[in-house]
Amino acid sequence: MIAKTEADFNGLKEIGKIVASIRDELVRRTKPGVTTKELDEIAGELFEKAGAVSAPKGEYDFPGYTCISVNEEVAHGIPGKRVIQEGDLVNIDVSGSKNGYFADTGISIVVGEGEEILKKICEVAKEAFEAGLAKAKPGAKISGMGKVVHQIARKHGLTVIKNLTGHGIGRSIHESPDHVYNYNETYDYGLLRDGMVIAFEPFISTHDEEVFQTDDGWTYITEQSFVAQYEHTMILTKNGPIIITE
Ligand code: M2C
Ligand code: CO
Ligand code: CO
Repeated sequence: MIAKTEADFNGLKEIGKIVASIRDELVRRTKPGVTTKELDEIAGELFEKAGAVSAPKGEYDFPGYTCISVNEEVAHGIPGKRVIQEGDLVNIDVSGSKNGYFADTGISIVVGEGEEILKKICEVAKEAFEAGLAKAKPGAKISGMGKVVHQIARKHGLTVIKNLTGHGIGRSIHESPDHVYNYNETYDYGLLRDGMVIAFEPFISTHDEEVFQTDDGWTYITEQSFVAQYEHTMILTKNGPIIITE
């Protein structure tokens, strides 16, 4: 969407704050011994308390309030009986709506003491996000954001997932622009616009550049890599982007 009115800005900020606080609470509760289902139930209660609706459940009938992906899982992990262990790479992706406005945020973390490479991809995902953010200016090419994401990944001897992208958001969870690539997609001629609302989500990978869907119809995995994501929803303005899921 293109946010124009004060009501747009306030509505987006309200749902942004809600999904950010749910994300932070799940991160706090992600400890060895907890199941992904238990974390998701906490999110369900928090959505209800806030008068908001989970976007995966509400829009796609996803079997969970949030997407929780562990180790070999990259995204759209279904919360279930899996028990979190010390050293796990966990991605928590929280998206929802309130009063017709949507926001989306996600983060990958390593539980306790984990392998250096896992900590590294999480840090690089954040660094790549920040580099892309610096390019998030009305009038600039959308592909400029992905170009710097890929550059940051390569600088660290890593790469990006090319078939998972950021997206427009606001009045629905996924809307125009359909893709904010994490590399320089030269055929993407789209421009960023004043008021445009996007979810920007670099996926940094150790090797593979492609994900596949598993037989559960949801979960994305790679052939043999670890992947970290870092996602925020932002409103682009002439005075700089407003991150609504901080
Ligand atoms: O837009 C995402 O960040 C998710 C969508 C949840 S709806 C099941 N919030 C995303 C991540 C990975 C792939 C596609 N979309
Ligand atoms: Co998301
Ligand atoms: Co998203």
